[in-house]
Amino acid sequence: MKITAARVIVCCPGRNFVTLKIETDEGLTGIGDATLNGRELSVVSYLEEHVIPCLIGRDPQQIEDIWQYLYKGAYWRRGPVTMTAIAAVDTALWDIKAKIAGQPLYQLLGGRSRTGIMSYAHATGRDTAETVDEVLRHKEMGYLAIRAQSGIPGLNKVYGVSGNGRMYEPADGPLPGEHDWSTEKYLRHTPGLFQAVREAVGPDTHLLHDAHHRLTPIEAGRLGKELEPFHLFWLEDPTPAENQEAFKLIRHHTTTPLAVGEIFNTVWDCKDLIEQQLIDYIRTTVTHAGGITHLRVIANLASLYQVRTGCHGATDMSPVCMGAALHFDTWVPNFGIQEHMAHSEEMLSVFPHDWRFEKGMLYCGESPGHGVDIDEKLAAKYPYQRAYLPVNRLQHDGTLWSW
Ligand code: EZ4
Ligand code: CO
Repeated sequence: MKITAARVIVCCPGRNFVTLKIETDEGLTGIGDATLNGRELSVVSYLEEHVIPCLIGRDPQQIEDIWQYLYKGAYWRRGPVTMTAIAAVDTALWDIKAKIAGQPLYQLLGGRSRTGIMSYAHATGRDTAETVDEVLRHKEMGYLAIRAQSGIPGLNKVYGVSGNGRMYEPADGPLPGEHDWSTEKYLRHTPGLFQAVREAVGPDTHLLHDAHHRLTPIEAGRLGKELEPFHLFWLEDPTPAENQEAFKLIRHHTTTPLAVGEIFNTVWDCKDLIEQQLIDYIRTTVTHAGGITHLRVIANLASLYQVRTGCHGATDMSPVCMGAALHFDTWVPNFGIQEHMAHSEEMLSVFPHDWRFEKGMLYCGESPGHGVDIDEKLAAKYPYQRAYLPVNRLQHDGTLWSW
């Protein structure tokens, strides 16, 4: 079998998605998600100019060799653009291999380890009362786990909170928006938010929170400690993780479980965090961490240290990523949870899929491959629109901060 063509499809059904489609001489095709929020066309160019010419004529069944060829063969290793491009190829090749076998992808990974995939929803409100209502609404929908974020008194725009009750979508354009930030205001507000949420929702629902890289390690230690009475499932991205050692300081101060990794792209980004047991959940995804092939390496390392998976599942990864992730989650022995920030109907219509959501759980389908396709005619009706993630500045003096 040979790869005869590969194409990149860019569309914007409410937000931008980049999809790689690989075709073979036997008529089987596979697709992979290559969406890198706010930097989409850099991956398109990487694929079209540098990757696709190397794929033509290769045997699509040699997934591992092609992965190594694209990773080691580029000489320039790692990085979000490279690893997203490799991920798209890898996902499409696993899709093809599973179609050749006539099996759903999870069967090729080792088979089913669980009946369904526990997912967590995003509950966000402009203030504590609104967030509590949103948490209760998601509990009603059947979610066993809910992430709570709220507006902060005295701050104008805050991560995770939609302005006007619309779906939260951070990417806007045509230039980056600006948010303001005050760690002091955030730390003053957040423990009270979780006291109110826990009181309203009761002891059974798992609660999560995303600090989105805004705290220093010692501030994160303080927040984790103050949240301990409310028994969080996890505190996410408490501090930027370029310095993996930083998590030691947080760990010394709190038993609140820690999750990190949505912006990681290889196992090297989390090797020390995992081996030193500085985190509890690793959030790397299929799309941004080198595909199924590399996510499996990360999960296997994590399994040695009782670190569980918690795949990033925001709407800036396409329904193709979700399909592949659900097959991975169905197999991976050290599964923790799957993020589920539901796509709009418009987005879903471009990507016919057999995965489904039911009462807080997600289920991959049983059709051969990863079960997601792209309706190219419909996709063509939604042309690319440049959009950026916002930037963040300290409120009192405008210093640029982590968003
Ligand atoms: O801000 O995916 O946990 N989820 C997140 C996301 C990220 C976006 C950035 O593209 O932090 O909402
Ligand atoms: Co996050």
